[in-house]
Amino acid sequence: TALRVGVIGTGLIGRDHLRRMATVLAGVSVVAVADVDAVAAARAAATVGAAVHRDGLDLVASGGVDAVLVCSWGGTHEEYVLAALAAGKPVFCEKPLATTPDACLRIVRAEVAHGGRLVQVGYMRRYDAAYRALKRTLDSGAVGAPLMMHCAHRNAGVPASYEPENTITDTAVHEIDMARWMFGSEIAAVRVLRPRASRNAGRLPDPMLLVLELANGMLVDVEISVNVRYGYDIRGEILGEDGTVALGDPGLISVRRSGQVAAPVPADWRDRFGAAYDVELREWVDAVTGGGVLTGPGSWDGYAASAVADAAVRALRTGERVTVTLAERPALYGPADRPAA
Ligand code: NAD
Ligand code: ISE
Repeated sequence: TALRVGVIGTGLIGRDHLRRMATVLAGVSVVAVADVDAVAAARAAATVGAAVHRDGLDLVASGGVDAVLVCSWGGTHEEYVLAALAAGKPVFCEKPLATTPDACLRIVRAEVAHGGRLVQVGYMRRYDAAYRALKRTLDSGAVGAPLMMHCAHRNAGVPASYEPENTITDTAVHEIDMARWMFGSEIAAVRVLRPRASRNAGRLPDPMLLVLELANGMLVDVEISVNVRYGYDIRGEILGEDGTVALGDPGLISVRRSGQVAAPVPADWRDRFGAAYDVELREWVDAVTGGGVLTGPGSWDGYAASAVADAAVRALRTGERVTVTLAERPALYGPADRPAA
């Protein structure tokens, strides 16, 4: 029988995941939705024939819901994830797990008290074919021991509600998680450098450069630009002792005409990572229905990313190098300095 899922938050990604579960994945059925915007909830529910719940906590408690997807605004995630843990239900929470390290730690502690993993966080790059190929090549030893990684995370634009620190807590947080996963090392310190601002920046610190110092001695630099206008551009190149390995061009074609070569640039994250979200949710549904162990990014990863993001926000505000101090890692999440696979 299909896994009965309830979705909280029917905005951009909530609706995209609804469509995915209804039309792309097998073995899952969306039975309930909730949103503080009742009109949005009703409209989304109608697309998949789901029931509308008065609020998210009501949905979590519903006997007809086996597992929960949290796709509401970041500040609301903690309450819903804690409710799912209290109900003993698996919960897939879009990033960030919560908006402060303390809130993430409350989730970690509740999951440890439950005694087994129930939480997965939506860090989908771990499921992207290109990032997985990068990691396979790195792990094969083909380019030798890694020394540095250069990344760029460019958005065509961001919504008007996007605040200055969202450049880190909403955007750079993907590279923060990716670096921990790719190199199997925690991030020990962070610096944020700013060139002159883009004329498209408005009140945002745009662009900026994060320099992440990993506990294993590597440096990872990340350019964040959130108003590049030309498209959604995600780049990464690892420098090893014996060679380099980089993400390829995501465009499937190139056009040669009039003395020029052109290739399409993805429009946004749905375009660039659509297939990664499919794999991410397919593996999650399989793990939950198979009664198996969740192997995707979990509460500890959500906490660690939040702790680094918090340090980076301080680095952005002060211009200083800020060290990251993590709480003690509970045994549930495996040995220290080894982010979950
Ligand atoms: P959005 O603003 O389009 O949608 C959020 C929805 O949540 C809105 O419909 C809003 O009414 C609803 N909502 C707000 N508070 C609520 C509450 N307390 N209870 C129920 N519903 C509530 O935002 P979005 O772009 O869909 O982002 C949602 C989440 O997904 C964010 O945490 C964001 O960081 C994350 N996200 C992840 C990715 C990714 O690449 N993994 C991409 C986009 C967004
Ligand atoms: C958005 O919330 C995402 O998670 C996207 O993946 C990211 O590229 C974008 O910057 C965020 O705002």
